[in-house]
Amino acid sequence: MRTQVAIIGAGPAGLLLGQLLTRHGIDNVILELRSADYVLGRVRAGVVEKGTADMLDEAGVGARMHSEGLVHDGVELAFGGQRHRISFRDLIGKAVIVYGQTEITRDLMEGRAAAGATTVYEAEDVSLHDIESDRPKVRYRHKGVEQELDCDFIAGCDGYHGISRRSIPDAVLRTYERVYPFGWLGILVDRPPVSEELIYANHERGFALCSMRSPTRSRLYIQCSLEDRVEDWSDERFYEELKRRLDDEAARRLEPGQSFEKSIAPLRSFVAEPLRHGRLFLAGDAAHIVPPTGAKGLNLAASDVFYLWQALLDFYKRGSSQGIDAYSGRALARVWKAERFSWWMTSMLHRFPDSSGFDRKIQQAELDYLRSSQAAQISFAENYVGLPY
Ligand code: RFL
Ligand code: PHB
Repeated sequence: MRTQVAIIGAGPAGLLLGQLLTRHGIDNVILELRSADYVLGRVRAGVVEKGTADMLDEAGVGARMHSEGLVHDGVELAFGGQRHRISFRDLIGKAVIVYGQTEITRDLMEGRAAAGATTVYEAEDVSLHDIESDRPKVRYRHKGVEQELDCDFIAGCDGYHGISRRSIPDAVLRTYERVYPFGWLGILVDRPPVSEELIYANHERGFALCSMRSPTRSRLYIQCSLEDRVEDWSDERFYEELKRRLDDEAARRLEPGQSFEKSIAPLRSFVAEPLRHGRLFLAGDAAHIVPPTGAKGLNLAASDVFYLWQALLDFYKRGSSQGIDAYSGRALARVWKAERFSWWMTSMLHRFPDSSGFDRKIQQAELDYLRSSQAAQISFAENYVGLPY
């Protein structure tokens, strides 16, 4: 088989890139390790930046997001027993859309099927070859048969555990990492959200987040220990703990229900550089991870795809390699700012097991500054809704 761009991974990064390329007449094939149902079963992000929403519109799959997604003009921060609202709309005239990654993935998969583009699900043992030449190849096994895909470029959109990043020689790749000493325990439950907007809570017992997927479905998180197992947390225990971390009004409004998804995610900051080696490009979680506190992971995957899509358009439509040469630098400049914001929000809102009295005082001062300074709130708002591309 031959294509112009071989895309590894059918997460949001791979599917969005595929859809944008297809709509501009650039042939592409996606190879995905898992089944479509498995990919759709993963519960992840919920907050969509304006730039990401624009990209989904550009890809022709934004309609359901606009009709079913919830436009949020601000967020609430809870600490010291009180809630403080930060209004993006008032501060910078912008908003975010709350719409689940699962739904985005479904919309992209349907768009791809309608466009007739090829996705190979359950592609096993994917390996990349000749990436330093201008005729790279991808080998894989499908239904027990060995296959080879010839292409011009490979887009490594296969997430943190994928093979693309590992195909770049050690001598070339630099990595930067911070692992946090806690995780997030999250549940999905069919109960109305506690509040109209997201509540991010800093409490001496640990961080908590009340998010949502719809007016009838809540997504709730609490900071937990890395030793905790999902089985340790009955719904009852989860709600009891969450209640203690919220202000009185939110705690009263919290309606316990039976969860239908419960999982623990570790928190990590990670960046691999450069994002290009020969004819291979990395995009999304394959290249970088942010802790979920800033709601940036999916949105960074979208901005990488924007730069990569533009670079490939430059190459195929204008015969220029400029975009390709600039891709890594352009994407990383935005990645590092989102890494900074996610690290900062994580540091400000969580309880660190080894924190000293000094560390906690600094954390309180940070929160108090944010509560009382419009300049600090504008900076928060501009980062949360997403820096420009
Ligand atoms: P994905 O979604 O991991 O997709 C990668 C795909 O590649 C496949 N794959 C392979 N395919 C072929 N061969 C191989 N060898 C392969 N190895 C892997 C995988 O099966 C998969 O289908 O990466 P992508 O596309 O870069 O997208 C990144 C986002 O999924 C991720 O950043 C976000 O979910 C992060 N995230 C959030 N991001 C936000 O922007 N806003 C949020 O509110 C937000 N909340 C979250 C989050 C992530 C969370 N978890 C569980 C990590 C909340 C949580 C709890
Ligand atoms: C979510 O709804 O899953 C969510 C929202 C905001 C975050 C992280 C996750 O910062």
